[in-house]
Amino acid sequence: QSTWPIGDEKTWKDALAADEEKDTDTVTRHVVHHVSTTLARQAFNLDDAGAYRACAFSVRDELIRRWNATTSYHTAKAPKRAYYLSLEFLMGRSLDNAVLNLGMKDMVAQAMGRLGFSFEDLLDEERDAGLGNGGLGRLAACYMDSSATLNLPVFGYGLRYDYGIFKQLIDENGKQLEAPDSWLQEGSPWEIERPDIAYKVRFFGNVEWNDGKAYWWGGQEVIAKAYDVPIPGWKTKNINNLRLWSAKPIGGFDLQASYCSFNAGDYEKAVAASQSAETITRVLYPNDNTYQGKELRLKQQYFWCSASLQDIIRRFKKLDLPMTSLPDFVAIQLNDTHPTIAMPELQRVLVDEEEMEFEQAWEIVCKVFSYTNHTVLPEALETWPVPLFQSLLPRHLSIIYDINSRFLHDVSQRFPGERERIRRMSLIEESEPKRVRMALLACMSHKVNGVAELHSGLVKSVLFKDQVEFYGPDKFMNVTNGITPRRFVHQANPELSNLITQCIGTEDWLKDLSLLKKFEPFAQNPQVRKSFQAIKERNKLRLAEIVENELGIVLDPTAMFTVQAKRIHEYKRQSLNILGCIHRYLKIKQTPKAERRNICPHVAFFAGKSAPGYYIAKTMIQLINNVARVVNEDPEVGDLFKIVFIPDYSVSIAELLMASRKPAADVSVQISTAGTEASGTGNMKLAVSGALLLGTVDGANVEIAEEAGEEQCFLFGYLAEDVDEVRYQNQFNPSPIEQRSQACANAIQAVRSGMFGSGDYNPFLDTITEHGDYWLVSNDFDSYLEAERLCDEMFMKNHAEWIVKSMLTTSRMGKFSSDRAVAQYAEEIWNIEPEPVPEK
Ligand code: 4GP
Repeated sequence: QSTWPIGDEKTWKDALAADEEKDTDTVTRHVVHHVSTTLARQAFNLDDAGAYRACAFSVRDELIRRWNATTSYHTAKAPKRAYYLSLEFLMGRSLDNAVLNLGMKDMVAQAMGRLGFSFEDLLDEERDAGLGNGGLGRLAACYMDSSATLNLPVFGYGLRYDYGIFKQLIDENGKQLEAPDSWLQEGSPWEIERPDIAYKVRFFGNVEWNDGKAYWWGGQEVIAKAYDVPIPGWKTKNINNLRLWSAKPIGGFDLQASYCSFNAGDYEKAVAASQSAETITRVLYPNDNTYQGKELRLKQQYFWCSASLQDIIRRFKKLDLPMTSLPDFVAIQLNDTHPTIAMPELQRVLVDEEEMEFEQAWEIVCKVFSYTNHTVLPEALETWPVPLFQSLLPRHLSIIYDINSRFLHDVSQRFPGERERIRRMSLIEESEPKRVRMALLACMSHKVNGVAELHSGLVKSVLFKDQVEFYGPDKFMNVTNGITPRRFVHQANPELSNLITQCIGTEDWLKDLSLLKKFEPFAQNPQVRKSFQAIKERNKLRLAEIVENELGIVLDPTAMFTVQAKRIHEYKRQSLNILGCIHRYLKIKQTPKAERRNICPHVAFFAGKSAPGYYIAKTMIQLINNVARVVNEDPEVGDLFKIVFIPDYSVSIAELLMASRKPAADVSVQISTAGTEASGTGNMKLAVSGALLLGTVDGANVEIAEEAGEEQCFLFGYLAEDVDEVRYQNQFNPSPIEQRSQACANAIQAVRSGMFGSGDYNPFLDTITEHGDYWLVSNDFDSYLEAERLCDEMFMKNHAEWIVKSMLTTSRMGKFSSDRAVAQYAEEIWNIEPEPVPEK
């Protein structure tokens, strides 16, 4: 007992045990306690917002208790851990997810009911944590959920932006406006401030050499302060940690210099400097699939990587082992190239601070890191101008030069005389100014993966062809993305979740999604088919009600609902969808009244944000909204066709459209130009709730079709291997657009005629008609219309078969769990094992 750290052991243990008992009574008491203490409010002035917060705080207490247990267990056991470095974590809301994972939902809902609140209403009080742009950020959030569920010792590191992804508003002309997302305005109950965990990070300054040793000094120093977000797993005691860094000036204000002569001028300067430190984590860059070459972005990257590495090394040093053992205890995953600066940073620490030999240090660095590529679009590949690097991170630039000269020496030994190859492979691009190629640096890590089979193939054969030839193929692999079935089925679509559980007799499929295949035989059971269909119909009805209430558009809930919800981007081709809508509209108007009953009623849902500076994407949003207005108001069209643009797409709205609480899509629209969408994960969310795929042979669509069976899907369009040739034709020997697709030409002509208002759509339309149609909209148009026609025909004429296909799709999506993906990372890349906190 002498080891008990402080006070009386029995007193401690009794108190801790009492804290563990949870039933509706204790939860009710905890909530009331938070109402009267944390919130300093009382029953008579408590509204939904307050009740949500008190409820969230009481759930957080439980998270923290288990999180403490996990942390101390892992600290004592010291297993190898994986660290997931991501500039984006698109967490969405936490309350529902937390109570479901903790197994406390009924208890908490009852407690809130007794106190006079509807738990379902309270859920809508929560603001989304929108610290990400799209697929890459949501993937990171799903991987955190799966790591905790699998009891894997995985730690996330990111930035705590004061402002997340902007709020999208649509003005009266149909244009996107951006408003700041001040998600922290009322504070977030899901984070724990950690003033005890803070590190200094340096920028700018000078490098001096002494006895062959580098000293980096001067410049600007800022503090990285930690905020921890506990991540619960499904039905496990383990709670993992997501640590987000916030930038603070040293000492509150940067006052060191002005302590002695404190006058108004110095004070103002100090305040200005403090603002400059805090600017670093002020806002998330709102770009998806594009690179932002701003100095502040590089500052964000280094700030986050430096703080995270200091934290990782501090933890490792507690083990009192030589630095050479680092790869046995630490695996660091680079989520895209954004954290690549962590590689030269670790090298700097090992060489300059730990005094290790350069070569030996670099070997360790390469073993510790691995890199996931998320896009082959050239505009997304990060290259930083050398002068910027030189001024912001002078020591890192010299390290990169050193690494590069050793590397190019090896390349020239392997491929003597191949100057062109050496030029291509150099970490420094010989442009004006020169630039550092971050992706090639990231490729020096020990594993590089793409995110779907097709994409990983392109990574090897196109993007990193030279690197594959140099390093050999073993380093390059595929890990197909996944989504968490807890959030995107169980939480999002509770009725479907219950039906599956009832049919297969266990809830275990939520932890092992491959068990969904046991649901497949029920597609032949008329009773279950009926229930499945009824769930979909109720979900569609609820969505229709929301659309009517919020947007004033009246929908026919029996119409086919198609959903394209994702960032607005030329490569994702909302263009094809909206021009297809125009084609449909023109066709309805040309069809004699008596024949219109043969037309399948349709509702086309669009949702998504455009980067604020992406002119063509913003034009597409405007066109969608204005076509919607004309179509929706045309009495001739009536219930045959409606177009809905849902503003401010977020994780919560994804849950609404796809899976969460009201998954309502019949058709999942995934129509990127083949070879451009690395994976897609919205396609998985929709498919698992039974939406049929209308898509190109691209990204994870390929694997979805493989798993579901092609008969369940409506695939169309040129294949990735043919795209280059068609593009070349379009560019250098174009046929008139009417020849590529008369229907496309007509739709474009309708827009140019002013049918959808006088917005300036020409710059967008010209990309198709005048500038070589890089994304093959016209080339794929007719085959898209044909796929839609088949889709309509089946929905309308053979709905029973449609339901079977929908059920088969759901049952065959077992592969797309993020649990499978994370288990694969753990085994094949990180080499870590599950570490469940033992039952007492
Ligand atoms: C996205 C890809 O565009 C998407 O296909 C993929 O599913 C997702 O990453 C997760 O892997 N890439 C980005 C980006 O968001 O900024 O490169």
